Amino acid sequence: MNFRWISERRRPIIPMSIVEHSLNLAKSTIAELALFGGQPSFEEALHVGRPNIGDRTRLLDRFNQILDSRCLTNDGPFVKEFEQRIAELVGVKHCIAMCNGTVALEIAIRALGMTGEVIVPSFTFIATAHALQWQGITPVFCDIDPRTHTLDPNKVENLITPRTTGVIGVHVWGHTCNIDALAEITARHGLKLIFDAAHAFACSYKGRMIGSFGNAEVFSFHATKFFNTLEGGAVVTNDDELAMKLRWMRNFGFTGYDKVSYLGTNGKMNEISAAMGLTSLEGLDEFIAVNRLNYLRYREELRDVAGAQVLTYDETETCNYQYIVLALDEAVTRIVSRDELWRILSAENVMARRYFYPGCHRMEPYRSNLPGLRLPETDRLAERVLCLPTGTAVTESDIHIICQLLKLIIGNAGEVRQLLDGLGTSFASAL
Ligand code: T4K
Repeated sequence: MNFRWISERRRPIIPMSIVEHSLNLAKSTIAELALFGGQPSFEEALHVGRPNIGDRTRLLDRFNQILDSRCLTNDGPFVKEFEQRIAELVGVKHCIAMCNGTVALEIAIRALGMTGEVIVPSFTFIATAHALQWQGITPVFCDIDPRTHTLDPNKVENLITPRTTGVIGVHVWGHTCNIDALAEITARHGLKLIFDAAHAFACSYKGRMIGSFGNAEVFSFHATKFFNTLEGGAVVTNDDELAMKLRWMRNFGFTGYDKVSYLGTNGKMNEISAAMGLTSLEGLDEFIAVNRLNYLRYREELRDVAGAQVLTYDETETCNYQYIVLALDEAVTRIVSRDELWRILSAENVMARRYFYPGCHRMEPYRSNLPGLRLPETDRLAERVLCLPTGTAVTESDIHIICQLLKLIIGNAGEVRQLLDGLGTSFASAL
């Protein structure tokens, strides 16, 4: 396998030979941690969501074609090709490319005629809830199944009221929802069902690619996703009528040259984004291979760390391995909280992310609208997970150093606690 796309630019302060000499070079005492006065492990920040970039020559060639043709947007040839390629890959009849995942969700929700109340998880990116509230639909937050991190179908049914028009499941981390159960419940109650598949591009459920379930599924191709179009998204569906409506709504509701038949918006993807998408598609297998390798490295290195697990992917399915999710046990968080661990890593220039903290129900406007709403599984999970850097911008030695740090901190949690307490209230209030 050719790893030329792995970034050579950023180097850890500890040399690349760390893999062979890690025992001598990695931090071995708590006092060496940057938060307590040591040198940061990395001189440049190491991010979750550093974009994967495909073949630059191909990309620039496409950009030049766009500039030469002066066809920049409005359903141009690259967007058409991109939509066709995505539809083929996912195995659906229609792909309607959009300017981002949030607008794609908004348009899908409106095109399906959702109104009143729609049931969604709170353990998701805020865009899922906002896409409803933005158009006056009440998101009704449902708790998750802690094993899958996705909607708990048993709890969905209890939330259905006469005002409910639909359910939006979110395939968090590319872990698919219990699609069969949600399909059965929504069919029985005559509700629409869509999936926010922002994390699940190139994943499968029971051997079938994500994209063809429910009334429609929505992808995000944002820069931070493993497959990106700079900004972008898409709605995919097998429903011919819905697809046509989505196309019209994406383009101000125009159904003919001077004819507007619907309330619409501007949700179009531009040609530059489509060109990025086509180039990213050519790198897709490589991106997934790197993600998988990173995932296996993290798992292997953290295998024996008591109290912290790397969330596993079901290898019998197709996965994109896009997120490395570290789940901490209460045995650890009772001594050093997830947020404290996050701060310690940040000081090392390891910019781990607390996705999705806090749950949507604890953010505005929902927090004020829904005082006292309790979602115990969501709250518990949101307080103990941490996403770690991965993707083609992360090297084997980066992962090794991050894992060494985690082992050092978690393995010496008591000592870390004492030093944290020594930092006093200014540290605690900064969390
Ligand atoms: N549904 C779900 C379940 C989602 O996760 C998302 C988006 C959506 C819907 C909506 O789709 P879009 O409308 O976004 O297409 C990021 C992304 O902005 C967001 O797309 C994503 N989910 C969410 C999970 O993560 P932030 O606020 O964490 O992004 P940000 O800007 O902090 O970026 C993360 C890190 O990535 C940065 O610290 C540095 C690095 N980065 C980022 C960008 C944009 C780069 O290195 N280069 C870049 O160009 O939300």
